[in-house]
Amino acid sequence: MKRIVTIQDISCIGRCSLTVALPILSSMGVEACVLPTAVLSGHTAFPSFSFHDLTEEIPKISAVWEQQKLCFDAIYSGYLGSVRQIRMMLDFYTRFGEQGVLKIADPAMADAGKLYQGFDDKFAQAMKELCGKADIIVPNLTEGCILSGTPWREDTDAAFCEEIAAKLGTLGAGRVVLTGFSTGKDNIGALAYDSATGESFCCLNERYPVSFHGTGDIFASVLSGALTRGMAYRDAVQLAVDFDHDCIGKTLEDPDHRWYGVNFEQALPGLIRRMQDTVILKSVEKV
Ligand code: PXL
Repeated sequence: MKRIVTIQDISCIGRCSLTVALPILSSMGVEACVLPTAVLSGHTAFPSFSFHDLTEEIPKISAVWEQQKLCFDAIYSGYLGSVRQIRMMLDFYTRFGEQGVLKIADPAMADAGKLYQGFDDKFAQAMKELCGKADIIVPNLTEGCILSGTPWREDTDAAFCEEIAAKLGTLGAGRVVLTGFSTGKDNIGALAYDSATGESFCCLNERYPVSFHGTGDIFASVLSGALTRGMAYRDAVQLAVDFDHDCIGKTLEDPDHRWYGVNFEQALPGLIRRMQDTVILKSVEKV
């Protein structure tokens, strides 16, 4: 079984970071190991929250894993709490990111035109460095603008996104998957840009006229799980787009839905079916 390590916070309530990454990765048939960066009462969009920093645990846990010669098929990082934690991620890449280990970085630090509470330009600069060392980065449009030094605009179009993706390609990651991409007001999805060839493709689905917290974390988790299982890149990006769409759909069907995240739990059976279909297809191909 493939094994992934995911490095992000535990927001005790909020359906984001580890509380979505773990169930999604497990449902996708990947062993999920965690390196928690902090424990918060809830994500930072709650009106108030507690924050217990776990920075000191990161080198301790990594040292034991290294001593035990543990290795991972993929390293997937999400929300990191400080520049120091970003430096620790870079160190983690050196220790565990040898050839063949897929390094996926979600620069979870901003949305809707601004940095999340607690982050500043110094943090964004350090995140740029991490994004340069990853194989795949998964920024949303706001993060893409910040990381590429492009002023943010609300009225983005496909050409603007292509421009951002190409700029992000110069940071160093081989593949840029820019989320929140659309070619019109009725669709939304992701633009996947290949830094080596300059080629790109997009994966889209129907757009709901709403936006929910945690969909970026869900996207990155599905993409990480699918690629770790060996799914073709384009299929993996489409699966992540479709799963976010299904999660929002399930949320809107629920008249009592919560404000702070999506009903991803109700979309998980569909994700498991799609993974099984892919595995079945693969074994048919082998025959
Ligand atoms: O969804 C990204 C995220 C993860 N973790 C924490 C957050 C956020 C976004 O606000 O606050 C703690």
